[in-house]
Amino acid sequence: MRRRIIMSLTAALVLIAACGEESERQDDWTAELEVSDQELCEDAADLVVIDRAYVDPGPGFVDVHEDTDDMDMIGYVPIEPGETTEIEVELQRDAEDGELFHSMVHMDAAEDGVYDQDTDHPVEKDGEILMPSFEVTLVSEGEPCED
Ligand SMILES: [Cu+2]
Repeated sequence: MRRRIIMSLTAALVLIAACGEESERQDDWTAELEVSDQELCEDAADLVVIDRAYVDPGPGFVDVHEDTDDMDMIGYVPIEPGETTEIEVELQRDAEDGELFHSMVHMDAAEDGVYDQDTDHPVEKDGEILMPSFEVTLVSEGEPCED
């Protein structure tokens, strides 16, 4: 009986240690992310713009997720440490009219500019994933699409 308690205690301690390491690493990172609802031209509906990102220590990624249960990531770009503005993210498909997306800043743990979902975790703020959302509206060719 006593041995069993000791074993589960050990397991708990290992778990606490692992989580502590994780959150400590997270705590070292800060990020800010600003994004606005936006109008996209129908013939360029796979390109969204993130207004501003800040990551420290970086480098990192800005990515875009679908508003589904799986929250699939459908596009990302690497960002340098510090502030980046007007970040264009090419999506893997066209956005739909009225579609909602979620953006995040991820760590580039390997500093290789390639997103690795096992190691490149989203950066948190106040214990939650920093994840501003935005909506896109598609506009057909005409005034806003002239250029
Ligand atoms: Cu993400």
